[in-house]
Amino acid sequence: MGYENIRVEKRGKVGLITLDRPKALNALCAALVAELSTALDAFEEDEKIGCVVLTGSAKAFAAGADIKEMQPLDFTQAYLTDLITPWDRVARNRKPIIAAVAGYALGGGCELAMMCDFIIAADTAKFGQPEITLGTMPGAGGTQRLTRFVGKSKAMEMCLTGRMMDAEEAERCGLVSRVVAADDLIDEALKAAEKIADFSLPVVMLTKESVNRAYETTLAEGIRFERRVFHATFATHDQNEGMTAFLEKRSPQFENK
Ligand code: DAK
Repeated sequence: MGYENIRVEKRGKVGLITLDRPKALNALCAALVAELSTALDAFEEDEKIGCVVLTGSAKAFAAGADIKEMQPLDFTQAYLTDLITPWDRVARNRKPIIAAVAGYALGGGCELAMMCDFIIAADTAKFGQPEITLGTMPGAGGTQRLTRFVGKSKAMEMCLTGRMMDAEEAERCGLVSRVVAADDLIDEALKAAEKIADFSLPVVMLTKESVNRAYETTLAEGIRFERRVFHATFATHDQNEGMTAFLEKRSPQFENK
């Protein structure tokens, strides 16, 4: 399909989605979010794709939900149209998604990055939840995911004051997995994605599911879940192949089964 607000490419086993709405700093209008969902559906169905990278431009990953679209809405319209709910598509993706963030990741842009499995940040990245300055508040997980990433004090400060966090602070407090030079951002994200995509896809997906369980359950239940999923990997061809290859001192040939 032809996309107007994003660019979609395949790089070997990696799907690369670039938010591409420069005139509005990649503000997340409804059309962009719909295109993003369609692209993710296609990569999810594509057996050859093992990991997705989501990125924006050098200036902005995304400057938030589209304020021009939201400004005229009243409560009833926002509620009845279930404003922004389609964004959850990113969080529901079963294959891993890496957010490669340069420049602004604000409001819904920060929330979108946090819906991904991990964030690699350029040294130019700036994260923030400035909704309070617009007379509203985060609505796509900002108060919840940011708090889990960085703890109550920082999340509260960011949501209540709208203060932005630079890349170094974001790494220090665990919002991003690492910071790289802006020029290396895409290469580094693709390298990490290629590495993931070379592993056994079912085992990668089980691992993602297990890490995510840590956010949703008690430690004891999470550990029980992990143990069962770990046992389940022994039902795969790829577990046998991985361990056999190690003992035979060769590279494993995973077959995603
Ligand atoms: N929406 C629409 N247009 C935007 C935009 C946005 N979020 N951000 C920037 N733009 C547009 C600007 O209007 C400008 O367009 P023109 O005037 O040239 O036509 C163009 O992008 C360039 O922006 P600037 O001229 O402002 O560029 P600067 O470099 O001077 O400043 C900036 C960059 C990122 C600091 C600034 O643009 C800015 O503060 N942008 C707004 C950031 C922001 O407040 N983001 C939060 C938006 S609220 C919900 C779930 C989620 C949400 C809501 C509901 N539900 C489930 C119900 C999410 C809400 C948000 O994200």
